[in-house]
Amino acid sequence: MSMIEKSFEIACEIYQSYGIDPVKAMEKLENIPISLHAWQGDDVVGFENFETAHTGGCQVTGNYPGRARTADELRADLDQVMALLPGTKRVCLQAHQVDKMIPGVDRDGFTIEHFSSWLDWAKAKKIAMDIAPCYYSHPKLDNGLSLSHPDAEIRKFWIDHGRAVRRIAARFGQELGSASVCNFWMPDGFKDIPADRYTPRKRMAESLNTIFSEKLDEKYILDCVESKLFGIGVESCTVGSHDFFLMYAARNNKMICLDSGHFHPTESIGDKLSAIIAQQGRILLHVSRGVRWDSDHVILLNDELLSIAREAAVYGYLDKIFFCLDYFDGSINRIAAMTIGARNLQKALLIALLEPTELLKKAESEFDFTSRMALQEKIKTLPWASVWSYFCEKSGLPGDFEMMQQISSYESKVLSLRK
Ligand code: RNT
Ligand code: ZN
Repeated sequence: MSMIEKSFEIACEIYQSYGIDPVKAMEKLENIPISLHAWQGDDVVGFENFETAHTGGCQVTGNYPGRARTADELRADLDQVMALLPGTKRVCLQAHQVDKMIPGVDRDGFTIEHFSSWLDWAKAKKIAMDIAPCYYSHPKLDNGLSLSHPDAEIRKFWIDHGRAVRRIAARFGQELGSASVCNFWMPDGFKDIPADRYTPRKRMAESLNTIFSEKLDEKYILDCVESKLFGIGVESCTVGSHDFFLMYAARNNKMICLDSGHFHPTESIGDKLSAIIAQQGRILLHVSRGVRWDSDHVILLNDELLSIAREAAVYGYLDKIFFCLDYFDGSINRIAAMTIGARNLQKALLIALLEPTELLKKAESEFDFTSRMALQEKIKTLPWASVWSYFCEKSGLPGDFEMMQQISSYESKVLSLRK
């Protein structure tokens, strides 16, 4: 019996004394799909052409060697990431991560042809794909505005982009047998105090209505809208704020995307999940980590992540929560960034699935808040790590630090050769 197995056995006994079965928790974890954000691999540069990359709306810092420069390189990197991850994986693209550009066709004319190798790859890997339209890093993001721009021609370009990507998503969903999450995030906003906050918001809502007027089957596509508080260069007003999008989602029966880096630095999204699910549908989580003014650091196993995972997992509505990673760090090995973050989310979910929730709820129902606190504190030291190590071993995978050997070897054989 290996050390990991021995320690798992002891952990099982301990958890059973709290009425929890770690085997069941692992089975649940195995089946929670995590959508891997392909954009960590190419620093959100995309594969259209280099001139449009980072012309506004989204920024990445760091120049660690090995950025994927083509869709082929990115797929190879994702293969490596997926080979190190237990559980169910899917992949999410930004719409500028095209396989090939077709001369004379811009984002407003993208079709499934632009993504055919992605589709073939996903079929071969038996994974599902999500995709988000890309409203940044393009000259038509004019003065920081896309769907809310005063010029109808510019709005039309971006409306057509949204329509095009929805059709691609629906194709992904249809061909891969799992509805594709199509998430709309627009960087539109103002660096300084606007004279008119109302009209851009009105235009944004109308543009979205036009995009969504084409009915596509929910079996194939799940529309989603993502809010944000502020970004670099958009400090004073974001058109698609949380109030704007929560209201839009509720009225139009769309899914809301909560990005954990898109709120006030002291505001946690953990509390928002039940507030929304108690009244409406589903939630897409962009699992990220805000640090001061950046919303997209690699996720760590910190209190915020634990509370998000806990709130997503303990009420029995896990099937209503969609998990997508969303961060990008160009200053460290990108394969490691993706894998460490994904594993952290899985660990947080495992901890939640191992929680003796019934005991906590019992204390609460008796208004015994003292015992509730004592138990909450005890839970923090229960041996979840033994269950996690066993889960990795059973999946034929190395531990969290041991996996660095494979990552380093991929770095020297593949990534370091990308000049
Ligand atoms: C940006 C949003 C958005 C992006 C992607 C790359 O703040 O979170 O989801 O991260 O479009
Ligand atoms: Zn996001």
